[in-house]
Amino acid sequence: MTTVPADPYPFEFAPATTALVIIDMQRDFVELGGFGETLGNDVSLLQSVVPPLQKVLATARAIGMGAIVHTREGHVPDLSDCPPAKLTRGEPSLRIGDPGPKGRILIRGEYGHDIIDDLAPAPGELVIDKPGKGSFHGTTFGAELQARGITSLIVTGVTTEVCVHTTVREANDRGYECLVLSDCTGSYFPEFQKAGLAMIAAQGGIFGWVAPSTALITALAPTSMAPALEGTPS
Ligand code: TIU
Repeated sequence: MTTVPADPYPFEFAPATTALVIIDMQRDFVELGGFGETLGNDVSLLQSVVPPLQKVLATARAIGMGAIVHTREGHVPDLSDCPPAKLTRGEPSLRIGDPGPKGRILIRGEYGHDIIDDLAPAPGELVIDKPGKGSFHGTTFGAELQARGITSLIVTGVTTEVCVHTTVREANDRGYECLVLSDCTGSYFPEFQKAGLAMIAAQGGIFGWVAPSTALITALAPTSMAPALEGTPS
């Protein structure tokens, strides 16, 4: 077992039965001209997540973590998987499916819907397309985890209080142990980032554990592995 110092107490896991889950690091949320910006958000607030997440991804690849899973929120081109309650919600400058500078907003196959280049999935890594905020709803995520014998998740990505929280809550109810990496998750609202992380670890870890990525990397990658991680962004 590997042990990571975490809040509210150390997180123990076996890397072979653990998945690194990277939630919705898509151009539509992280870059200008996408869904996040159409909702009125400052997308630059999410960009600090990228460098530490690149290091975690490199570490997970180097040690052969049980699974590496990337998720993408989005919809089929005819929007048949987008309930009206989601489509018509709020007063965005562009709605889901409208043409934007990076293609149709949050539509599968469009440039904006895909994962940012800095965190592009490698061959063999799972990519889960999801119509909702949670990663289990309407997807094969649960079946894919089960098929690989995964029992623990290391959860990263955006946004903390929306898709990360929904996924962690769904996973917790299904019996997965979840460690959320504080600097590898991001929110458009600094106060939600703080509260979102606190909610996970409060009450004795009601949904899971929280730790910075350095704690995970130190636990996973002893100095003997340093050459494998050379060349990864600092
Ligand atoms: N708006 C917002 O904070 N998030 C989303 O719509 N989706 C995800 O969190 N991925």
